[in-house]
Amino acid sequence: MSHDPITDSILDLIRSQDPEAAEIIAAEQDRQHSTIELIASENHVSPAVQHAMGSCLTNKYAEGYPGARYYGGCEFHDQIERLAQDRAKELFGCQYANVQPHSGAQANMAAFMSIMNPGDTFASLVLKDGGHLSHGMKINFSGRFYTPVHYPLHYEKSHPEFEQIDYDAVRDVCLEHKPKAILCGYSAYPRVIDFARFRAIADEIGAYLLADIAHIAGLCATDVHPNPFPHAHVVTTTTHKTLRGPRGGLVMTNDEELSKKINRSLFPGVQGGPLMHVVGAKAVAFGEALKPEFRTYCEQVVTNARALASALTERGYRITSGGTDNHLMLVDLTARDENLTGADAEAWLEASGIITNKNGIPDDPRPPRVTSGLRLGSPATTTRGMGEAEMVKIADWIDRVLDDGGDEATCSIVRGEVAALCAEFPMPSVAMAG
Ligand code: DSN
Repeated sequence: MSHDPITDSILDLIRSQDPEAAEIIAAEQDRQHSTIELIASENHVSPAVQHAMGSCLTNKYAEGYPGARYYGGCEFHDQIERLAQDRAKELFGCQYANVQPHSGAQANMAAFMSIMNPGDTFASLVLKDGGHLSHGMKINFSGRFYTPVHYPLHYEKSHPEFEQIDYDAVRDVCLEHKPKAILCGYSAYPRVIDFARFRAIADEIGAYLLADIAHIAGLCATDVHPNPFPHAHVVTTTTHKTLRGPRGGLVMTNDEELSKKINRSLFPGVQGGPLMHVVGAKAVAFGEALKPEFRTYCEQVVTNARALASALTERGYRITSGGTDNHLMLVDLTARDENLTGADAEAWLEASGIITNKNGIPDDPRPPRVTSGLRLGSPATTTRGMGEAEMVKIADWIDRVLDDGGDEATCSIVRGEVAALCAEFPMPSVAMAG
């Protein structure tokens, strides 16, 4: 049984027709319910968002855009897509929103195609310093069909902004390479992004500013982190991280001509039929994010991240850049024990019911499958109602497990304690939604 009667009854229905699939889904439900989710890019959606995704909207082809579809029968699909667009525009204070991207990478692909031609140069932060694979990795479309140049962080330990973006160097890289676009917004960067400063550099060289706010979208929508508008020409995001919606993407702009290019780039350029059940769930999630409670949630996300970072610092771990301004932190494990790796820590913590991901730290000498760091985030635990006191408990468990080198008995004891805490803070349910 899960935390939620509607989810349980849907699972019973699936079980009656396909017990094999139902058991796997039920096991995953139990896993989510009984473990602490610290992966910074994950969250727990509300039952309304979850079940909008399971609705009849999945049955329909709706290629095209509201009012201009390639299939009949789209009356209500037009309505739900317009609702999602209007709510996205209100959330971020912009003029145009395309809610159809299946993912953040596809949102980025559409954005790239709208502001650059194949082969054009763009500036970004490299993956190993906190960027994303769609920000110019050679094996990704962004590195195969475009020409990335990367700007650095401050790598000198003595610098007051150690491991933070070196804006003077961003300008130098841009003046030297004259990129057609500058990309800011990251997957593993714990500090505030100065969008105005990026825009000033973009204006100096006549480049577009593209902000990928996938991680911090919820914080931007609630002004807990500065909004990329009006500075960015194009903003892309996922909808399932701090924004707490269904898995998917979103592209926004204030420029009418760019909005037309974005629409064409996404469909028919990158995608075929939109996932209308996900578009419907985006509308529901954006509606939730417009409520005052969501701002309170985002404030608590940052408070919790800071509490976890402080508690880990007190236990001898180093938080890169000295702390966090948002929902995530990168923990340098080697400050606690030079032999500790991200891969070991991830596995030992998983055995203890604490779900994390290994992550390189800036200038990490270890390869990506090993790493010296862990990336931790507070969005999911905050959704469950956990606060600073729970963050201290979590830091204690992390330290116990890592200090004991993943000892099986310790992991098993911690796993029991974690499950007990999770039972006190259930995942979102219909009852909680009132
Ligand atoms: N894979 C996502 C993350 O975990 O940050 C980014 O797309």
